[in-house]
Amino acid sequence: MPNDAVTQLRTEARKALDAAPDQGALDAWRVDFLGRKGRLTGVLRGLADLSIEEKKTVGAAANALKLELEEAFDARADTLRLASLTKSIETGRLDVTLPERPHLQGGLHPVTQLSRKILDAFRSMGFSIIEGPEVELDHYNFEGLRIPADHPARDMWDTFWVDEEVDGRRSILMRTHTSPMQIRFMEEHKPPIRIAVPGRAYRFEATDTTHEWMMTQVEILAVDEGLNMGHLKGTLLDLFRRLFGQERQIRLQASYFPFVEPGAEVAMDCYVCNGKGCQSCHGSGWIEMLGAGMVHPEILDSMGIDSRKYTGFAAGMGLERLAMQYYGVPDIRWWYQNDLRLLNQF
Ligand code: FA5
Repeated sequence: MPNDAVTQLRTEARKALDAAPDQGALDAWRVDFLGRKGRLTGVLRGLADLSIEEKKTVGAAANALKLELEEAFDARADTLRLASLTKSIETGRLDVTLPERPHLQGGLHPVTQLSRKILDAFRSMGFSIIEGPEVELDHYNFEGLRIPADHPARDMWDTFWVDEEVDGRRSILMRTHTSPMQIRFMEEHKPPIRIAVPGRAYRFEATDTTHEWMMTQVEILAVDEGLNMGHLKGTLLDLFRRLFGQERQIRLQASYFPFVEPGAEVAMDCYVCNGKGCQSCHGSGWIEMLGAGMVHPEILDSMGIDSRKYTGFAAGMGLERLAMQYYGVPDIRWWYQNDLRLLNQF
């Protein structure tokens, strides 16, 4: 009897519904019994083959069953949702007595910390902080600094060239020092000038304990009436005393950079042995700190600054080497190995 089929279907559907353990099973049940190709729909489709009398009774019973199963489905879904909520509350309960997890905090890299100290010192001496591009033109990095293409002084700065030619010549590079900012700034500004320029510089060099292919430099430039080597020395002495102690001394030794005249290598007396000679200063009592000098008069004139009236001094220091002295780290390569055993100490 067709009505028996409806009854049979009801029994099976209710049994399967009560046994559905979770939402996945519930969804499968719905497709099986109530879906478009489901078993109850099959019964309803089969009505076409029945007599009118049977259509009435079976049709009514099937429709009633459809309503009943839909309601039962909703009720079962509610029951399962509640059970899963209760379970997650029980198993996911917070244990407020557990010790908290450690907070890992980032910090400023030691070279950045030192850079800020140095810039604070220059700021307090009246210098403005200026930044410039790391990808630079040959014109600013070399030519404008009196280092033309065939000048032997180019050997002092092994260069990373950017593979692009302008007018058939390689002319874009990674700046090898922060000195190009002297030219860029003097192009736009006239004396009095007092700037400090922090930034990265790049050299195509093999690395060792004191050489990296990337370094941070701070350049200073001052141009005004009556500036001389004494002002340069006083400025640098003040910086090193702030960083390494009031008893520090510095020494200027003649050196050559095409963009300064005279040029000097500046050394500081070793703060470990107070100049007596020790392992830190390789027995010499002095530590090389930076390059410096009086801005070459030809450069001032080429910038439209009258060199008979104005003079200037400039210096460029490498912060990674300075940081080795400042923090007592023996190998420059350690700074950028990102080893937390080192970095956590600062
Ligand atoms: C210069 O770069 C000049 N521009 C400095 C200067 C500025 C002279 C203004 C005169 C007037 P030098 O090549 O010596 O000079 O580099 C300056 C400093 O950068 C060095 O004293 C050193 O501390 C650092 N330095 C140079 N090469 C490296 C390197 N490969 N790795 C790490 N630090 C370096």
